[in-house]
Amino acid sequence: MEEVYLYEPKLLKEIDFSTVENKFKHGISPRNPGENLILRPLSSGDFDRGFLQLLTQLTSVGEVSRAMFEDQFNNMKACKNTYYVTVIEDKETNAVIGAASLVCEEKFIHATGKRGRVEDVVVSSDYRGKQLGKVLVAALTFLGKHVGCYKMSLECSDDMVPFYQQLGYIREQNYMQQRFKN
Ligand code: 16G
Repeated sequence: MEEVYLYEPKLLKEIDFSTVENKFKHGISPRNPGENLILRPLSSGDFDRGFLQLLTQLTSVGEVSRAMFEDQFNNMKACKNTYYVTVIEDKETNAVIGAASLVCEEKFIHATGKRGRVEDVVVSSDYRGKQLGKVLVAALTFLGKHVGCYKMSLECSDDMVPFYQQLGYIREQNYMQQRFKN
């Protein structure tokens, strides 16, 4: 399959990140994630760049063949304006070392508005402490605003609350779930 992006890379380039740049140290920002690192949409070629192995650092991934990955990639791409899976690639090693998803949910409420959710944020253990989680979440939060979300939300463990608070998230209401599978 010819390598394609999940969404238009120019979307990330259009965003003005200047108001969030003061939240970062050492000149790092979504525009400049660090030496040899680039922030970009998930690509159909990322199966070979360790995208799924990276996700195992977040939770269970299970057995996902190349065909399954490509099918799911195509399913997501076919849902217009919905899945914005975004990665950080180390251009020196050609490995995907960070990832996070913005998922936009269309609504009838809020004048047929959309709600954005930040999901599956993960940074490879070798790259932690470099503000890359912050790069990913800031990028997706601004991307959500840019594509017209009326609000953004996410779920996280107690210890991650301060991390998300620094990027403007406020702890609110209850989170409830019911699991069918692990
Ligand atoms: C965290 C993630 C969520 C992910 C879940 C996986 C963020 C902000 N939150 O809650 O997106 O889907 O972990 O855990 O990244 P699970 O496999 O137990 O559902």
